[in-house]
Amino acid sequence: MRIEYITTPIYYVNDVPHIGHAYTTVAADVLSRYHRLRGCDTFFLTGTDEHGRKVEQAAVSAGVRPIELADGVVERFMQLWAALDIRYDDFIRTTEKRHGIAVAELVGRVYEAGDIYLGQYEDWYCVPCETFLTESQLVDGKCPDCGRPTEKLKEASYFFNLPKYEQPLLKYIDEHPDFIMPKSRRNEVVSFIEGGLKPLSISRTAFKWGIPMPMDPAHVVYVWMDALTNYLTGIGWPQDEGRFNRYWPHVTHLIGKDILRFHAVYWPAFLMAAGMEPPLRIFAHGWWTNKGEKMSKSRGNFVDPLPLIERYGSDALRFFLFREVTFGLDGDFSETALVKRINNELADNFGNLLQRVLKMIGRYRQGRIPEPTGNLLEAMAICRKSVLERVHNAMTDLALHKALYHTGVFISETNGLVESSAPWKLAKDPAADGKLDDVLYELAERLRFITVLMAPFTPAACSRAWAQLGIKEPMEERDIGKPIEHGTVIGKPEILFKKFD
Ligand code: ME8
Repeated sequence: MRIEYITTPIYYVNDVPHIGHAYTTVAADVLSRYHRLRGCDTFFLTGTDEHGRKVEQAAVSAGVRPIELADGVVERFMQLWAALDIRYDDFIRTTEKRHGIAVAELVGRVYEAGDIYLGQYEDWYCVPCETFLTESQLVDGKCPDCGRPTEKLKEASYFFNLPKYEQPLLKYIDEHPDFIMPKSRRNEVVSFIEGGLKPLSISRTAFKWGIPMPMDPAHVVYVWMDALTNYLTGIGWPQDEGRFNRYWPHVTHLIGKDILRFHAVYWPAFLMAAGMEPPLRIFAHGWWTNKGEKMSKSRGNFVDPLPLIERYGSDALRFFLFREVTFGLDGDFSETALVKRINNELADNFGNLLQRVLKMIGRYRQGRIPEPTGNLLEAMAICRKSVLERVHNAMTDLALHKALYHTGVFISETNGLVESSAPWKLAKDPAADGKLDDVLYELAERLRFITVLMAPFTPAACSRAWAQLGIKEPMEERDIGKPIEHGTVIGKPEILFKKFD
């Protein structure tokens, strides 16, 4: 059985969820649902990244303990995932005990292997804010937060010997053409590595909110080594070897382009150092802007998904995110574009087709799916196979937009079939009885198939469509290629997608 392990980044808890977070998580949900439908052993992990100085400071300002702050934000993420119909298998929080165990184990192994050593971390420091800053973070040499002068300071820190992995990483990338996707991002990573890697500081003593370094608890593990390890913790490492070996390294890490370097360079290097296999695939998608502007805290222009879900429904938003923009490229969010997609594609093309066909089966065949001729079944199997191939290739390439495009073309063709076969004319001609059976069967079967193809993107509407088609067997338990049975009694046709002004 094919194994598919799908992850999202774990999101920081010093920010509330917005459309960007929803984007990656819905993508992971769409992929997981698709793989489950085709019978793969699928595991979908998401979660939150809760350690670090920023969370510690935000908690101090709010007068709460860091864990209380995290609990509140986690609640908001979980609410959003429920509203978006996200079906994850596990939600990992880096503050959980199981994660502390995993991080200590990974750090310990890399230390044993000799790739972690104690050194001096030197950078700009803002004394009032007690914060280390990199050169690029400074504004005119001053602290970007309080505007006061900074000074060069040294801190003891453990380092990971990243330069040692330059050649192994380049070799791995070269030998695994699908490791970094889309392909256009690969060169970016290769030139970064070829530019030379520096030792990576992986511990801090300036704050306490983190996982202690196992060999020196005066240090806490610094963000990325802590955060990335979640992908191991989530599948039971190091305690549940069976579960871990089942899913690792068959993983697809879905991320935004902002964190590609961490995933495609640091992460495989950490794993190599620990004697483990690098992940199979990393897919970095593009950036959503709001009316052409970058979304940021200072601009306060984050698109909040919740009101959109309330107004248009979660299916509509899910569909829009992958229909509007090529998955992998940047996109601009606009409500007008969303409404257009709902009206034209979900309501008119898909929803309306279902209604029309069900009504005709009701009227001309008393609500029972008629029996087709053998030739029709054969022809339909061939047609289904070619559509499925196109959709499947798109899904395995993570071209989610293409999967929707091909499905949309098939829906339009099916609308064309309604017009060209004109069942309302056939119904008036007693000699065309067999022909009408065939046409209505074909339309019903096409709709069954369309419903399955759309289900990963618009799951709520598709489960209603499934019920309206009268199919009793749950979609998840049924082979994608198994045609609808004649004699099936259809349900009551109801509007699938509401239109908006
Ligand atoms: O980076 N457009 O967490 P984070 C598209 N904790 N996607 C966006 C986006 C936008 N405008 N804004 C955010 C972290 N994202 C780390 C990750 S993983 C081991 C640790 C999405 O809360 C996108 O997936 O800043 C991006 O990679 C992620 O949110 C960053 O989330």
